[in-house]
Amino acid sequence: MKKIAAELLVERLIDWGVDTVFGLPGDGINGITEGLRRHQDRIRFVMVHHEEAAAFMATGYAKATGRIGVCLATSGGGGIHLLNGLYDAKLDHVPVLAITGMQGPKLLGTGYQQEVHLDRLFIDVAEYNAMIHVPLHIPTLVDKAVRTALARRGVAHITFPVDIQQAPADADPWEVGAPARTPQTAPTYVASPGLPRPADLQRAAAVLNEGKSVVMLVGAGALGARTEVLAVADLLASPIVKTLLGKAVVPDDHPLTTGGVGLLGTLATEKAMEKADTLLMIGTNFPYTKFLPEAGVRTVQIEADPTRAGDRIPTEVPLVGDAAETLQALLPLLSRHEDRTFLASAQEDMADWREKMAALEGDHREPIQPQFLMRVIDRLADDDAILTTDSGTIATWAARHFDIRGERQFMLSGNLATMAPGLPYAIAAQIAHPDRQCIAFVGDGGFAMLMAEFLTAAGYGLPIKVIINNNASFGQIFWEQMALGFPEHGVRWEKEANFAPWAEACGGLGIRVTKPTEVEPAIAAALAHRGPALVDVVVNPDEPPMPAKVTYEQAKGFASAFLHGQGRGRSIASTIVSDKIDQLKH
Ligand SMILES: Cc1cc2nc3c(=O)[nH]c(=O)nc-3n(C[C@H](O)[C@H](O)[C@H](O)COP(=O)(O)OP(=O)(O)OC[C@H]3O[C@@H](n4cnc5c(N)ncnc54)[C@H](O)[C@@H]3O)c2cc1C
Ligand SMILES: Cc1ncc(C[n+]2csc(CCOP(=O)(O)OP(=O)(O)O)c2C)c(N)n1
Ligand SMILES: [Mg+2]
Repeated sequence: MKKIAAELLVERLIDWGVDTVFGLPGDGINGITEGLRRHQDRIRFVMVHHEEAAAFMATGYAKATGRIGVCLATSGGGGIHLLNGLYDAKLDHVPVLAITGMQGPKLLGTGYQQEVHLDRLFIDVAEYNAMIHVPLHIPTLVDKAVRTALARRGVAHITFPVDIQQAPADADPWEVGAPARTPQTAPTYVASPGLPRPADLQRAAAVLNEGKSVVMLVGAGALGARTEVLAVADLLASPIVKTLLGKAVVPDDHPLTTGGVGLLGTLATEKAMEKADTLLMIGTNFPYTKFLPEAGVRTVQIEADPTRAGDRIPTEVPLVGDAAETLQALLPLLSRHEDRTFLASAQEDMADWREKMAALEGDHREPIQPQFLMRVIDRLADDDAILTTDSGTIATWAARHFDIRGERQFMLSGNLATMAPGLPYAIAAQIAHPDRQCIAFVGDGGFAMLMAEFLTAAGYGLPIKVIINNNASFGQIFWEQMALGFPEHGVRWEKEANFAPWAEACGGLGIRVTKPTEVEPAIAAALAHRGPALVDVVVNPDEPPMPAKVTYEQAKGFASAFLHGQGRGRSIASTIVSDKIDQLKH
């Protein structure tokens, strides 16, 4: 068969080391699908049930591997469906290439069916955005797209008119008028140098050496710098605070960390931040600035992207560079802090906090406490498990009751904070890491949005595990309404769905759990199952995801919501009282 233009695209992706494309076929991409078929020995097409999931999978693949994720959708609706997943990649700074179909050149501009100019639609989301016009420049456009996605940690988009996909690969219809030919590029990428200037490193070291109480705030950009982060923290006697996306930077039970920060962070972190005189930020663009120290605290920030260095707090020494390389260069310039009292006090606060959290994980409470469920998963999961979760109260339970240890990874949509990627992320992670446990801990709301993807997992025999924290509500929003003083509206289903039969219908294992004693056996059975498994756990919907410090406004909001007609007063009050009693007993 004569080579078609779409093969040039597929071959170039292979040259870049791309081995997986997530997508859903359509008449706008039949040529590309044929290109993938012809090269299926070297590149896998993972067929999904919704293009949004394909984009989340590409993002999850990039998060799980550090490599570029690729998704494919047809013209019109298919491409439009990608958008939410692509924004997830953009906002969480991971490289993704989206490939879409487009109407053929002879019909463009005529209002033919599915004429949606995806290159225009994607202007805001994509760092690189191009339409293919002739076969000749396909390798060059792929090179530029991949390089841009990697360099800018974001989205690149190529839209490919359907007729050109099927054209002969060597078709060269027009002479170039300009004194130029298509640049012959190579599929290579080299990251910009990772080391800041020596003078900046000296200035940073001086600030850090002078600090009496230094706090380190580490984020997603420090995920590859665990050894260096721990070494610096030890030298500076500095508590390590982790953003949610940076949860896996250091293990949760390490004596040098006070865990998370923000609404679902720890009290130990809040206290350390209040007392800090110096802040060392590493690979983070943490958005909740109210949880950062007041102006006046001396700040050093290590950030790979110069546009984000100094974005969140007045920064005395911005260091533009790679987290691991920069910390390695800083280490010899730092002197050991002999006074360890600041760290010791943070460690006491953290021990206290861990006890408080453990007290909420009791197996004696009925209905099932979400914290108990999360801890059982934590206890039974492997030391290199990958946990994915969604926006919702589940994020709080995961942040506080699932520990990073060993090589565990953790993923959620951090900055877009969108519902639904938990399941597609787990599928992508499982494809990237066939031998690791990939567990999606999701809400009933987020799961229902893209639950068809469980069928995808079953179709490919992927042994992902889905654990549903089923509170029959959009729980997070319910608690937000309460804190604002508004009685709940539009957040609760009359009756919780039973998702276990869906798993069985897909050909997976499905278990429904309503009693605390059933939790552990069910999770163990799911983890031991060789194929995809789902455990649908009916949990206490009245358990609030409390911030470490409840503000006066939040407490007033709760009272006001009840005054204005909020129901469930008894069960909510009894849940909160039981929490307090458990914490006092502990
Ligand atoms: C329901 C919900 C609740 C949430 N609550 C919280 C909360 O309480 N606390 C919390 O922390 N988060 C919370 N989040 C997530 C939050 O919205 C942000 O997404 C998160 O805090 C950002 O983490 P980050 O700064 O580590 O990541 P990013 O915002 O992705 O920043 C990472 C930075 O590192 C840089 N970088 C990348 N690679 C490198 C490298 N090699 N070297 C140096 N720099 C590098 C990037 O350029 C980027 O600026 C919540 C999310 C949800 C969905
Ligand atoms: C796509 C999208 N729609 C709506 C929201 C607003 N939102 C955030 S959390 C949440 C509730 C999620 O419900 P569920 O998945 O059941 O988790 P729960 O909070 O109940 O644990 C909603 C509606 C969002 N973040 N993303
Ligand atoms: Mg829910």
